[in-house]
Amino acid sequence: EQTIYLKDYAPTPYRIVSVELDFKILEESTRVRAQLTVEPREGTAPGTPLVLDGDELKLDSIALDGAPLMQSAYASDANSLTLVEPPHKRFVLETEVTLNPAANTKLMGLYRSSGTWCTQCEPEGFRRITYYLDRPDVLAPFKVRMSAPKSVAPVLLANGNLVDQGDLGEGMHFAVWEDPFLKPAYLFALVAGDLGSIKDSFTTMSGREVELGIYCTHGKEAECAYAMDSLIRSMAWDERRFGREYDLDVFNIVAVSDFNFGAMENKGLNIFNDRLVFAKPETATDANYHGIERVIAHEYFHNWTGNRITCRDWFQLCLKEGLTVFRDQEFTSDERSRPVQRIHDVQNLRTSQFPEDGGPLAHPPRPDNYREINNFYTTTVYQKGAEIVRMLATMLGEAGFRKAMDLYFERHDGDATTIEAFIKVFEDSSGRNLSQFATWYLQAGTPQVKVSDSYDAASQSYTLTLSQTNDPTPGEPTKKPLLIPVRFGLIGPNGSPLGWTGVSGGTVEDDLILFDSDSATLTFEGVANKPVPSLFRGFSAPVKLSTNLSQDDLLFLARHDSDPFNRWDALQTASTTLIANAAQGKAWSEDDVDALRAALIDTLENGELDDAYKAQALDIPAETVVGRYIGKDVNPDAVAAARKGLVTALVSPVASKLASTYEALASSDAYSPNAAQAGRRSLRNGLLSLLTTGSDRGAALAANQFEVATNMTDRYAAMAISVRNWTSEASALLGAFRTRFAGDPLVFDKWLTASAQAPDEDVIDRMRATLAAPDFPKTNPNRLRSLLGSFVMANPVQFTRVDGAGFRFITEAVAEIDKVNPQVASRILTGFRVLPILEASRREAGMTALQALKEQHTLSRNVGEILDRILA
Ligand code: HT7
Ligand code: ZN
Repeated sequence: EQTIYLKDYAPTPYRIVSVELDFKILEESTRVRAQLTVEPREGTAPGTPLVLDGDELKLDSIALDGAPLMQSAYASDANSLTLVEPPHKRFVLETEVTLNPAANTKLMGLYRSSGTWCTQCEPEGFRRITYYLDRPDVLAPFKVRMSAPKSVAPVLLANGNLVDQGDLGEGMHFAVWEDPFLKPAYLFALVAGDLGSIKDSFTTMSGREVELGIYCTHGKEAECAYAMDSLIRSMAWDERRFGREYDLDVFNIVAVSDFNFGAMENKGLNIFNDRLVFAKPETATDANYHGIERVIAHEYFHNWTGNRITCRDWFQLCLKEGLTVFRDQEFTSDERSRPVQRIHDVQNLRTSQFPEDGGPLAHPPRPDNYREINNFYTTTVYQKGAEIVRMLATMLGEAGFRKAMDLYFERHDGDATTIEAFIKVFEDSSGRNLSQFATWYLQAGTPQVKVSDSYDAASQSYTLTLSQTNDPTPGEPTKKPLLIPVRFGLIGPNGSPLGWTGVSGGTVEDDLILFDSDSATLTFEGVANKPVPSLFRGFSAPVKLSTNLSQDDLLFLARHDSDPFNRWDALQTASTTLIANAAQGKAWSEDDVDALRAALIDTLENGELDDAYKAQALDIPAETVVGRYIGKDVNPDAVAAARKGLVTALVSPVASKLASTYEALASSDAYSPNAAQAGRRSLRNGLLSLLTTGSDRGAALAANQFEVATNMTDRYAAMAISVRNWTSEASALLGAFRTRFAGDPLVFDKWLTASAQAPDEDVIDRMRATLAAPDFPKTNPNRLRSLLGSFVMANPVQFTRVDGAGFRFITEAVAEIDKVNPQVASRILTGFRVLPILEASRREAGMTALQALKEQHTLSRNVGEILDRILA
């Protein structure tokens, strides 16, 4: 298999001056005519061949400057079209291919989803539509003509503005769309189908009117309202916060049912997985509403960070994705609660990115080689990429960050650029040298920061000793120290902040330590009392922190830290430590549990904290988080037992109190997805979870809640909590849920997700039966991910069974799915990255299943690459 290296990057010898596409869409096939105006770049030697990319294409005809080409002048196969000796001047190349979108199960290129023709071109899907220079540094204006039968495709959409449309007779009609902005082919999109829509408009800050449309299956229009509201708020926010205005006359979104990812930012025509568009209270949870708002914003923000400024090559993916995730996180923080959003984002980082970064699939946010680019749309590129931008924002401050972003937009608008250029903008704007900081982009692995402290009362001096280690990751045996921004505070015995008169031993800017070496000892003078340090406030860097703080210190922070993130984190660390110790045979003391319980109850009863925050504070870390914390020879059964034991010990003496708070939080208000109501529901469901895991009261409460719930958030929570704890009612609730919502595919996903998390031994047999049912939609990514993805990621006890049944179930499913949709198959397989931290017997069972997959099947490049990296 061929590996692509960043060091081999070179611009194409030819550039594409303009693109005209003509799609004739018919039920049986689609004919694509492409007219590419091409010219050699300066410096290209005469006679240099022009090599266009293709993927599963067959050339029907070819002409150059209007004349058919002789066979000796070109060579074509499924994967490329080569002009042996193109003219050494501007020329027009015309090609024609015929596609069968209905047979395209990979969902890349042009395909049909529930009858609608749609496209997905990022990263390399355009080459499945026509022969092209399919790479992000080839930018061109596109004009698209499409014709189709009016009966099946009354709606014809593409990028840019609609410039012509009309009737063609014989039931056919056409539309012509023109996109005035230069774009790479991965931002191309086309949609044709029989769709309903909702319309609205937005007036930009300079007074331009933009027409907004959301297109969907007929009958779903009302469920698009929240997405439209989110879009309008996103457009306004980008103007307010970043001064960025929308640039076309129309902005359309289309919801489709078969999609490999969440959504796609095609210029002026975003295409969405319908699970991230449709919402109504009876079938969507608060988390679904939150997800819709976030992804609508994310794709919209790409218009500036991704489309107007794009990537030079796919190694730079993080340039657009890390930055855009940072922007969507900031949007949600401004729209909802900043601390709650920060906790949410860090939980996500710790449960998905840290495991990736600490295992066989670790790679830098900007990798330097890949076999299959689709395997690099990872949590490291997205979430760690966002953390890196956040560290820049932390170091530069709000005004400094905005100034740098303004310069980025000014300097690079219209460019296909690099991470280096991005860093250079921040250097030029701030005057800082960021060469060491740039290592965050180039080095894999989560740094481990150890901090210890001491206080000398006589001299009133306080010492913090920091060290950083960065474990080897695949292909990177040695690591450089990183520049780590540590936001911190010192807290005095009465809970108020302590100041200092001077500091030596390192760089400290106000409340920020710039820690840039293997170790450092900072001495603070004039510290009146022995402090408890609050470190990495707001999670100021994506590191694993270990300190010499006692359980008492942590619980002190949980009560007194002025930083809400660290209050939450102190509780998390306190409970993680107790569970991890118990799972490894070191039981907790009664005092430990009493103190933790008291801190949790204080938080619950604190009148100043909001419900959403309290829900996060009361959330006892998941088994997977504790497993990661233990880090080696993990026995998930022991972790699960220890977690249940701790929750039981915490809850038992206060079960009545928790139950009455649960009752008191019930509300008869009409459902709204707003932050206040969602927070209240999450606290109430958090209490239900504690009561179900830790007492015998919860099961009945959950069963009752399932019956009386008036919205999906409460009904789903009741079912999922019952299933995760496998209460005596769980099976019946699953049955009732399935019957109640039969026929709704997005609700079926919820059923699949919950079913896959049952911890009982029979879960694998049940999942096999679900998958084998004749009506299970085996080609739909949402269905497959809901069942298999949640099993792999959230059911450690059954997935990692010593008898290997969990591993085999997944490898057998992956082998089948790979034949249909390699992207979905390889993503499910990434769950095996957990193997290195498991105890030996489980690890070996997992490796055996992977070996069998490799030996018994012909695998796609997608699956092959992931498999080889895990087996290495
Ligand atoms: N930029 C988009 C990535 C994407 C994608 C990647 C691979 C295969 C299918 C895909 N659909 C969308 C989404 C985003 O990050 O905004
Ligand atoms: Zn994105």
